[in-house]
Amino acid sequence: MTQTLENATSTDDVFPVKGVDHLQFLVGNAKQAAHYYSTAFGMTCVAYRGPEQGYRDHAEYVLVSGNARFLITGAVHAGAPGSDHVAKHSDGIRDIALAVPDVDKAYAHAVSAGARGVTEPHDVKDEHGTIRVAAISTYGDTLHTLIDRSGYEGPFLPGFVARGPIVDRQPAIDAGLQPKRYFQAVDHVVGNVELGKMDEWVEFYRRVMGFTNMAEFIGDDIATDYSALMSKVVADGTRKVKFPLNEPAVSQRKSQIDEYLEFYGGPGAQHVAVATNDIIASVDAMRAAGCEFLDTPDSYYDDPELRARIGEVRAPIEELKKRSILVDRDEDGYLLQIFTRPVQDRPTVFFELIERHGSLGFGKGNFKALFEAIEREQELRGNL
Ligand code: TYF
Ligand code: FE
Repeated sequence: MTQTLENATSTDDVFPVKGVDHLQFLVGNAKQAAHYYSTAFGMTCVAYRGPEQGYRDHAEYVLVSGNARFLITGAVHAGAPGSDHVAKHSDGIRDIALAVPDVDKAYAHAVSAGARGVTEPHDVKDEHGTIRVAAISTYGDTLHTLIDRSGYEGPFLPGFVARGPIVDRQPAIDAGLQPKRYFQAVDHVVGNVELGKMDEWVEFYRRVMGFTNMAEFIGDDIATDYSALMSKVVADGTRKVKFPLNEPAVSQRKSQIDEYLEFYGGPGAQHVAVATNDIIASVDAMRAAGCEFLDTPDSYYDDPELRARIGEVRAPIEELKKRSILVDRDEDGYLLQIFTRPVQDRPTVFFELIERHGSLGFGKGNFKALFEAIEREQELRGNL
């Protein structure tokens, strides 16, 4: 693994962001996807809009877990807007919406720096108040909506109505069978871009949003050895929003990034890492609900070098081994992480659970074990 000294900090923030406002998933069947995120991810439905509210094109469910907010959108008739996105990509992430303090300033800066404007800044209002919103495009068909909701008190965005949970988990929580929540925030969102484009997108986020390159990356040397990908991480000045960017690397076998690009039909969001305070309880609950995770071979845990490197962590290694939870340690602390299998039939979008104890990294010590696990799955799919 490689470290750089590129760890710049920005003093003059040209594009301040408050965080990820929400992730929009454009799916073929929002009702069933909302059910999956409620049961398998323990999320709570809090808002909805659809034909019943006079929105003739889509049914949209808002699911939350702590600060993490997913908007699940599906078309309710043939040819509705977004149908082309679903036809091309199947279920995927359409929008990584960012909360910003000043939509007009952010949009003006982005467009003047060369971003493609998709929606000009405008107000949207209902009886709960007003939001200011705009949108720019990023890699593939992915958008960054820019939202200022400081003047709004409703359940999500204007037009949405409050709605109760899809499943009642309270009895299971009361019985100690399920954690209250499985995660509380979006930690990072990873984009896959085409061969040779990673640096262009790193440059895009620098120019357009003032994001800086974090130290962690996968360079040429590692790429050719086993990962078949290159990766760099960009983040806003506060490090609240972190976007790793991957491109395929040329290697003997088909890169996992090529597999994604082929099956997604172009660049797009690859994985969402969600931050949890108790990865063991979350993984157990998610597995019990049918969520599938990548396996880790016993040899990973039995490796004396790993044991020595990671030292003491908050749970016995046996407990991590039973669940395929990975461990990494760096100079700032350690992290526990695990990856789901793709959450749709196509080998595209997946999730990561991450429990950080000081470490600000992305588990670079685990890249080898992780990529080997991904390659085993690629082989089973006949895509290696
Ligand atoms: O976000 C990250 O960098 C880690 C590791 O295709 C990773 O989660 C990197 C690339 C990839 C899968 C996981
Ligand atoms: Fe990750």
